[in-house]
Amino acid sequence: MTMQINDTIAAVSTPPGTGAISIVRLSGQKSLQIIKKIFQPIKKTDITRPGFYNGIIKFKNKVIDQVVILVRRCPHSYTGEDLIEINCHGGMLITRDVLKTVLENKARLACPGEFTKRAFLNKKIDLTQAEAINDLIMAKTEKSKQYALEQLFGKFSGYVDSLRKKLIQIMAKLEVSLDHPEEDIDTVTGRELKAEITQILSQLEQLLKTAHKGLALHYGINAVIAGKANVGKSSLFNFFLKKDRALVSDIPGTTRDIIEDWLDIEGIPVKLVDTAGFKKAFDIIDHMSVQKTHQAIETSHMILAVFDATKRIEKEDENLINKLSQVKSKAIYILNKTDRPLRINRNRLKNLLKTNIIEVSALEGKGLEKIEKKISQIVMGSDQPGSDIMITNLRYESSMREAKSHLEEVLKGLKEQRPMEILASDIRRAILHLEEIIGKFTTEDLLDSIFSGFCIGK
Ligand SMILES: Nc1nc2c(ncn2[C@@H]2O[C@H](COP(=O)(O)OP(=O)(O)OP(=O)(O)O)[C@@H](O)[C@H]2O)c(=O)[nH]1
Ligand SMILES: [Mg+2]
Repeated sequence: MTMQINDTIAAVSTPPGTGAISIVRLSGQKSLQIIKKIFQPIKKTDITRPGFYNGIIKFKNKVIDQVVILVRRCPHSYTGEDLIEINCHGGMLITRDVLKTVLENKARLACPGEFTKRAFLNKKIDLTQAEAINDLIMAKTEKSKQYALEQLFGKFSGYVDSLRKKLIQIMAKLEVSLDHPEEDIDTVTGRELKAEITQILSQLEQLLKTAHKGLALHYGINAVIAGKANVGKSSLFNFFLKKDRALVSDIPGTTRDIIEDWLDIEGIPVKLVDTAGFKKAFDIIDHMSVQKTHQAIETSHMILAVFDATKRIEKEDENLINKLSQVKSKAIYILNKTDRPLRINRNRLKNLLKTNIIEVSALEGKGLEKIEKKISQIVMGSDQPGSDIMITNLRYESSMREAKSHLEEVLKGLKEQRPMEILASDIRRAILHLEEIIGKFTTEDLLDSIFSGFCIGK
């Protein structure tokens, strides 16, 4: 996908479907030229001045729609170019006709995220801010939305940029010494360098530690409910979702397919997954559904392992425990149906699990808040989410790890008295990786991979 920055682009910026209004957006050098050709203001006015204008869209003597247009002039617009938003009536056909008219007048259909890409290329925003715009649109919980907003206002990139600036200062000092390559790095410079790099490294490490919760907040986690048939998995699933999403019955083997839905647990987007219970397979479908359960467990971040308080521990319970010991996912153990007389040997279960078990009743909705607390605790640790600077994007995490490893090389180089140019080149690379995060250093592939994830019209 190649994007020409000097084209004039257009797209529908509102979601497809019927609504009160739709917005057709137009950005680029020819925006005004195009709008003058197809827009007739009600009153005679100069529509090249920024502002709102009432009028009609008309082309080849055919009236297309009655509209309001918003004119923003370069560089004072979202994209930094001449930008026009045509607010037309929100019918699918009307919107299509307005867009078609614009395209017939030499605008090109925008690629996904191309308006925001232009905002980035025209330096209206940096790369983390561009990504925050998408995060904001896609946010699944209040907390992830809040964090995206902070990132949009530059909190994260400001911090990364401050680290980058410190490294640039260090480079400047080194460059003075580099002008005299015949001299070895003296002990004072060496000691200073070590202290400064160590300090930046520790800041990077602190930041990298936040990736675990930041990524969970951004991408969400998937939590799989597993257990032997009839223990109440689907009842738990429905309770968390506050709706009768999955079938519940006293016949073991009620659930056969994987059922999933999103949930907000203390601000963490959680994809809750209900599965078929562990049971003896009587037919091929039983067999297939248990296979699916195994796959779900293997690809999960977290497992809610459910046991039935009214039954003895059976082979299927032990199979589940075995399975959990083979996967990396964190497990939360739940004893359900505690509203009924207990038949399970609690001590034996405790011995098998070697950890605490949360006692609940899905039927009465008792104890379930303890499960939510536990999920949040595992993801967030003891911290409150969203209060500090976090890494919420895999791209930032990987660039930051790269930066970190180059700085570690600098420390190693100092110890081994490597030549100054080698040290400088590692610092330079660390700087580049930080610049990659905020977009001061980018490649076309990187930009394409980021912006192609956006909606068309954004
Ligand atoms: N007394 C009591 N009954 C429960 C509780 N939770 C679920 N049940 C009952 O247990 C039976 C099985 O519940 P489901 O939620 O369908 O169990 P499941 O684990 O999804 O079963 P499968 O899909 O067959 O593996 C139903 O009759 C539920 O009403 C509980 O906390 N207490
Ligand atoms: Mg079920």
